[in-house]
Amino acid sequence: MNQSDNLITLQSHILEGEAKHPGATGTFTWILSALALSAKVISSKIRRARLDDVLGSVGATNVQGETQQKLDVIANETLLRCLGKREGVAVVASEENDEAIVIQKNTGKDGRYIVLFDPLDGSSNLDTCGAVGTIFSILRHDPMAEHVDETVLQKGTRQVAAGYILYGSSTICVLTTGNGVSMFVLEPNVGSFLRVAENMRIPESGKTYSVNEGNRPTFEPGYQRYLEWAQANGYSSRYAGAMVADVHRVLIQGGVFLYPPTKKAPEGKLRLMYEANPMSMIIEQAGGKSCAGKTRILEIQPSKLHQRTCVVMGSPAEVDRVLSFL
Ligand code: P6P
Repeated sequence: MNQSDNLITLQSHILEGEAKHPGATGTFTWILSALALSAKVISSKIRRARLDDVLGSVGATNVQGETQQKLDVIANETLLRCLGKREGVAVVASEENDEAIVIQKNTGKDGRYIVLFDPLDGSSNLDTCGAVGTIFSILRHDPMAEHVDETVLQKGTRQVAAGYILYGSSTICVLTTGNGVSMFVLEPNVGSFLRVAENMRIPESGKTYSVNEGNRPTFEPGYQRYLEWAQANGYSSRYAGAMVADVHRVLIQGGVFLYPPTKKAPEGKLRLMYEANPMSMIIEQAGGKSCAGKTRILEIQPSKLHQRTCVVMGSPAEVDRVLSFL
């Protein structure tokens, strides 16, 4: 991992990036700053959740049919408040909202970006103090689009930035704007994300697979043959039940994360637009691979905002190994 020498905050890192684009207006910079602010607020609320009695569910389900945790709603509202009503953002879309939210119409030069996010990925881990995360994806907005779907439903290759915040033993932010992957750690006493790595590279291989083995009986035969091979060749199994935590482990240590099609989720469970695409951009920018079966995830043309996909992502050698069994 390429450790940074200087003391650089996420804010300074973003401004460094802006300086490399002479035509930059600062809009993109502002959006990344708004996401960083959201992350700090969400991190603070998560770490105080049991003290402030905001654990547990709200007794409702979201558009995904999943039980909404109180902190799902809090995280979603935090992101919407930090991002909304700002000239740079034309549209926001969240796992927690049925439809994309048009912040501005006829934005002209201003509302140039679309921000999609999963506000609290893996929130079912909250009650047991497990790892959870926020995932975000940024696309350019097409002001000529007649309907919001036209501008939102873009392939993952068109993302201008992607990243995640992992609320684990520390709060970290991993970000790419298309020129490599950087990592930042929140210094809670200062309230800043400090850069600890740049140009991160995923290990070429790693003898760890990450899958929900409880679903194994309904996996297609190829995935089952892969798991038999891995277990016969000394692989370890690690699974946190939160994509951000599982994929971050794969980014740092190598290995492969899989969510194959299952009987319950024949298309796969993970959401393409705000889980699989941003995580795939990070993994590919770090030298890894990310596929849905034999298809590169970033090349999938979305047809619905909340559409799901199966996932095999991680070290290139490990992804190729899984695909060789399919
Ligand atoms: P399962 C969390 O609900 C999530 O969307 C991802 O973060 C995670 O990888 C997956 O679902 C876990 O699903 O079926 O293994 O509980």
